[in-house]
Amino acid sequence: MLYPVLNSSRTLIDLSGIWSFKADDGTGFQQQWYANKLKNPMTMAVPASYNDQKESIDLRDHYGYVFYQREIAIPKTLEGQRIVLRFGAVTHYAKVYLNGQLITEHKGGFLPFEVEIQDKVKSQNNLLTVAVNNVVDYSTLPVGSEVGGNMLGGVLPPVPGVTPKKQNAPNFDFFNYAGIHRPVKIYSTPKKFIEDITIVPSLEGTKASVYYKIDTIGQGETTLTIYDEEREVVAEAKGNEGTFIIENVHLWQPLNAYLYAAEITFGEDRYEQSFGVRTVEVKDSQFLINGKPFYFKGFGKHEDFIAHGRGLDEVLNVKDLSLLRWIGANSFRTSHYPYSEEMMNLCDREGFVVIDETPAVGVNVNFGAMSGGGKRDTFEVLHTHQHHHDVVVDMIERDKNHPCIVMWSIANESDTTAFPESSYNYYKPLYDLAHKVDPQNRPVTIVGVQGEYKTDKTLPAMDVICLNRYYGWYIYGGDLNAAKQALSIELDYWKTIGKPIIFTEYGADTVAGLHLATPTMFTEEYQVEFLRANHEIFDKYDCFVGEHVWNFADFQTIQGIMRVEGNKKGAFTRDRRPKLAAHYLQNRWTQIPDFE
Ligand code: GCB
Repeated sequence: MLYPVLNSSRTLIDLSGIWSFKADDGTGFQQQWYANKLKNPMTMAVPASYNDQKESIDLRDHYGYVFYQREIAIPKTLEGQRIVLRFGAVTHYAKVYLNGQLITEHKGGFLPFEVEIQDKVKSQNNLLTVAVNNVVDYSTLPVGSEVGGNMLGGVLPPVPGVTPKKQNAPNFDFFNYAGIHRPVKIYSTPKKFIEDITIVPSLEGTKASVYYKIDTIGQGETTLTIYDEEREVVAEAKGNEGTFIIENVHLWQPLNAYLYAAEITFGEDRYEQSFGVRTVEVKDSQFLINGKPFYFKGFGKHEDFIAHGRGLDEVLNVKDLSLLRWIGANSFRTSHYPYSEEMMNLCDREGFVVIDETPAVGVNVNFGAMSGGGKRDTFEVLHTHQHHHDVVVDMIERDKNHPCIVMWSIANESDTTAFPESSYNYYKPLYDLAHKVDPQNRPVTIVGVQGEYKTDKTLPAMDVICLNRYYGWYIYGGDLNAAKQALSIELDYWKTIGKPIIFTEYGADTVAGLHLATPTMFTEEYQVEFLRANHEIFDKYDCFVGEHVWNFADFQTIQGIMRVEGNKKGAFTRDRRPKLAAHYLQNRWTQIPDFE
């Protein structure tokens, strides 16, 4: 699906702003709130999560649907054009109504969807209503509980006769923010139009041979003109599929990006797609970018900020990349869902290397909010299979042309060890699918949870071994010598698999401003010593190709006894102030080159 743009053949209208809003009280659908103007609505900014925009615990903890509404108009100048209504992301389930009619529905909170509206829309006063559901259950990604409860909130048994309020019990450790999270746009194209573009560069010495495929609707001629960054023409081609050559190619390099632009015309339509030329390969326990062993330095992040929740915030995106550069990082993982298209475009331009993750987090009934009782087979209990398949396909189709993306993560901390065969049978087809769908055939991984690693059949089947490990925090907390021993024992095992290893998470909760000369848990000093202890072991292994600290910044979670106003494992606070660890990391990372 192409990112919507404004150019000489396409119009773009941004519907960001203040919408009318009402949380469903159980009567919304029955009273057809979508067919009439909402009565006594609140104001609500779009794009953003709704949860933290108002001072209301009921809204923050709301369970179920909310309704967003506004009027839209279509300029008369667009008559005869194809007109598309497009949502960057609505979390987690959307029903879209135009003038009272359901025009589309979408499951999944982190990927775009769109619907043609030229035959459904009047020129003035169209009532657009979006009903948004935030429920996470056994069929959604991320996974949650269908009943009330709280992953972090209670250790004592419930009291008979008490009815707690119905809430989502997320099987994951980040606040279940919901709403219209990314921009809503109307765009137009000619009736005969460019539907999709696929670009697959490969490197032959000093030149690039670039395969391309243009999907078009209707009859017409397709032409391509390729420009470099100086806007000089470097190649041309005709037809919907083929190959062009770029001589003396400028590579897209980590933190040194170079983007070409493919200008495509098809009849009256045109579209400009940027792309970079770089190669990615896993070979001999190394992760190669442009043929050289790359070392990942960076973080698992979140889309999370004060008041916005998980809503797109381009200022924050620019700021975060600036802080990543400041700290000496070269990469991050989109934990635990695909980030906005705007962020991926920014990383293409700035040269940050990205591991792109599906929203498959919490696919594990033996962990978090769903654990308890005996071991159960996650893959028999949950019904995520079809949706998991869909998000792998949709994420890769959305992101396939981004040079910044070097690997796909098909899940975070799934249940790969309790029933190893079931896990393998669930994930191996998804691994194969990701390889099949990606025209650039990037490496595919799954991010592994700490546990009985020797029984795991799934992780060893991936291209890169990605491990989340908390030696010195959830295990041997406060005893960093024991942590180092345990870490060495585990890495000695993974080394024998013969694949590159990345630590995709390791971290310690740290309250900014809490200091002690003797490093103990939660102090800024302990976070530094925790990282130092981990690094001492990492540095002994040649097959170790990257370190992503958990987390870039403190972030919001559900309230409960495990989290003091959120997860505090950030190297930065939630408002992006560096903790002591950020200075320590800067010192380490500026001394480790991006390439060996
Ligand atoms: C993990 C999860 C991450 C949590 C983190 C923690 O393993 O992948 O979502 O936030 O641990 O801090 O517990």
